[in-house]
Amino acid sequence: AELHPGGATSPEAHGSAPHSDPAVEALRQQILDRLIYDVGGTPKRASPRDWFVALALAVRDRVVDRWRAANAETQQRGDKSVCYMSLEFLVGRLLADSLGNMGLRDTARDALAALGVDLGEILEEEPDAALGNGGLGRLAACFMESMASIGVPAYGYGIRYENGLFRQVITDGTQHELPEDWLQLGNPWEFERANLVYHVGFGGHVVAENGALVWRPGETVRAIAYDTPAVGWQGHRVNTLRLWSARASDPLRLDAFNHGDHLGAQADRMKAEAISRVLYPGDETAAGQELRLRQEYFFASASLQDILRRHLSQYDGVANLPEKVAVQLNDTHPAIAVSELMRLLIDRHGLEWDEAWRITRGCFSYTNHTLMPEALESWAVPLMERLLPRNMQIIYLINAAHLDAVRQMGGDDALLRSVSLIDEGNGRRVRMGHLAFVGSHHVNGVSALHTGLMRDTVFADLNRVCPNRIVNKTNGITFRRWLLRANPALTSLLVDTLGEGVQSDPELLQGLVRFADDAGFRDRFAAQRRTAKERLSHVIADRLGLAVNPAAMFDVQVKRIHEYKRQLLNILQTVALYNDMRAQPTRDWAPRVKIFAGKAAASYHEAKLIIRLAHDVARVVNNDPSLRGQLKVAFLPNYNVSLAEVIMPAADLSEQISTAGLEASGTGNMKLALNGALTIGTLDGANVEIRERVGDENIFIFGLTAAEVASQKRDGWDPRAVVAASPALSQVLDAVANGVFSPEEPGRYRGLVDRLLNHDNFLVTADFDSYCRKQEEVSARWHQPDRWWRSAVLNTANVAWFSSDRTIREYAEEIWNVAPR
Ligand code: GPQ
Repeated sequence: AELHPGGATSPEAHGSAPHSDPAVEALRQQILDRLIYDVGGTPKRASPRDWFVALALAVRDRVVDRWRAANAETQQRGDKSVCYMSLEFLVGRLLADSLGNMGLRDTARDALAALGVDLGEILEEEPDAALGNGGLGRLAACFMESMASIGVPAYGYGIRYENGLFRQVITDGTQHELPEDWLQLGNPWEFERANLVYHVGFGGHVVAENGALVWRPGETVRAIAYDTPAVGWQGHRVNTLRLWSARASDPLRLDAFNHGDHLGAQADRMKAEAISRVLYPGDETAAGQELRLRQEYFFASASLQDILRRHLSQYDGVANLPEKVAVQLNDTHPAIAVSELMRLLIDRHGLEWDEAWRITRGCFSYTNHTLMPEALESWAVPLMERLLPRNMQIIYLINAAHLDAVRQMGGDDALLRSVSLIDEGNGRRVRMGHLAFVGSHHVNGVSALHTGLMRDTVFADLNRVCPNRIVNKTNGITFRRWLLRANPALTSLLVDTLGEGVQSDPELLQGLVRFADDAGFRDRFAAQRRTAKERLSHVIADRLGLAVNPAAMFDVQVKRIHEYKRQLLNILQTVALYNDMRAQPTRDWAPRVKIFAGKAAASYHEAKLIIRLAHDVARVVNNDPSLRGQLKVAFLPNYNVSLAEVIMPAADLSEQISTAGLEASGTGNMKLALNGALTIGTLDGANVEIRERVGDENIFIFGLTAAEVASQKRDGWDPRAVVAASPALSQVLDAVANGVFSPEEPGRYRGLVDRLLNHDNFLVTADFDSYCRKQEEVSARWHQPDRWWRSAVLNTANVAWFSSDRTIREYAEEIWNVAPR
């Protein structure tokens, strides 16, 4: 066995004998060395956390070797690389991922066992890196994993938030947000690059000096890099996630400190460091806060400075930058990078405007993740002028050139107003989506439907003046995390049936199609899923004290709580089902467990009220003995990546019921279908493409289409009339409005019901009857296990296309022009 220098720890000293397998023995020794020399522990007294750190460091050593090799190779060959700029990376835990991708899982299990430690327990010690809100951030994490797996050289650029997404605690049905302290005990995965520092300016003014404009910032913040390795499947390639931490340039005013003003002396430091303190908790709503703009500019500027520095360390100039780097803007959060790159190229590197613009447009591409008007970022011009005066000048110049071109094409005033980077309509505001659009060579949506709607609605005019810029890239998920790791039971069945190759090539899942009609196989499929359902049942019992029957249908809606995602529709249907079950107690009901999880933005009152209603309904339903346990409602608190890994494999029914046209893609829909859940959903986002692949008989589609939603909204409609025409819905809304579920405060949901009756912006009432009918079909199918499991198998068999490897290959070929290796 290979020993660490100075690490000749004798086995006797730890009461464990050397392992006979040399690979296991080598890792066992390495873990011990890490425990002793890095953690500073002893095997006798080590806590599970100590063992976690020791193992993570031992694995990290091996990752680092691949990392260095990959970087050296890319540099030496001069390969083009991708810079994925994102304010969110929702990576979750890394240990299981690294072990799995490095092929070390069994070795680590045995090495720890030889030390008397259980790997499963150790894995639970790792806190989630919750540096994201939801789908957008998780997509960035899946993309990082896929880029490494298929061999696309890449850097992920973002912010190292000290506090990631808040921890959700629910008391009496009310959500509370507690700070989440993932770095409290240190982070074994990251490398602080204390020598990689960039200065980012804010405020001040622009002055003319020797005929050139010079920005003299009023304040400067330092950006320090922290690197985390992103390991690809089978260690194929290791890329870098580079996250910036903000530090004050002058952390302490010693004069003030020495005069006794200990707090005031650190005020600048606090202000600077606030930039990387917390993840902005909004999800698909405009931020509207200065700190958010500071975060965006901070990470955009530091990342671009880093990109330029790396490039110039290898090449003579920046002229070939677009041949060597593709910069992907993950939504508009990094859109300020467009004017910032122009600024750096012109002011710092002395380029002429036209050349700088050629380079800028050659580098950038932009992904849009929502068409919801309140989420389309814009910044007030006065704020931009105060905080980023030079960037504001450059944005005006970009806009002038852009509008000139539109005028030249014969654009009228209406067109000019609509495509301008400045919204003159409500105050003067910079439209970040327009800036990203104009500064990019490609712009993409995240599902076929969403991309079509981009062309037809929000970006219709820009699409006219910049034709062919919009392309579609339907989202994907990494199967390594969402199938191989999250669902070992199903994975082993798949490997037994289809061979080891299925782990590397998801297209082989297609081979399951011929087993869908094989009763023996269906039984095995259902049995493996039963394992996952039992596991989730234990989690539900642990966290909620609620007993659920793992043989019941697990009906799951897990995602951010948002009106457009319509958890409310699901809850109202739950109440309707509850009413029906009580009215016909002897009918043969399909037993169901309704499972919800998700966080609401802290300031999103309606979403929080929906969480409360879910809890109130749960309390009544779960305690009604007349149901004989046929219906249970469970709201699992603090939904995060790790909880998702337990839920996805255990779901029978996947709720994807957004108002059509509003969910850009969804990715939970893909994770659930991959693990064999049947979808009940609207024709929205990627549901449309899931249906095309799994087939109409294996998915439950209901409700208005995006086009019907649009025309109904245009024509005006009366939710009261819809409710009046539906006895079931009338009864449900009466009960909710009159406090049947909140007897201690009967008026709690009066306002919520009134808003449905008067506006119903998300067409909950309009889709209610069609949803309930579809749910009856679902129940009927559950009563025919042969058909149910046939459909389930066909879901797993037919969703290989939703691998993020496929998505990344498409980006690489059609947008980035990089060759995977
Ligand atoms: N998405 Cl704009 C987020 O998670 N956060 C956001 O701020 C925005 C979008 C989601 C979107 O709602 C889902 O439909 C997508 O599947 C996901 O982005 C990834 O594209």
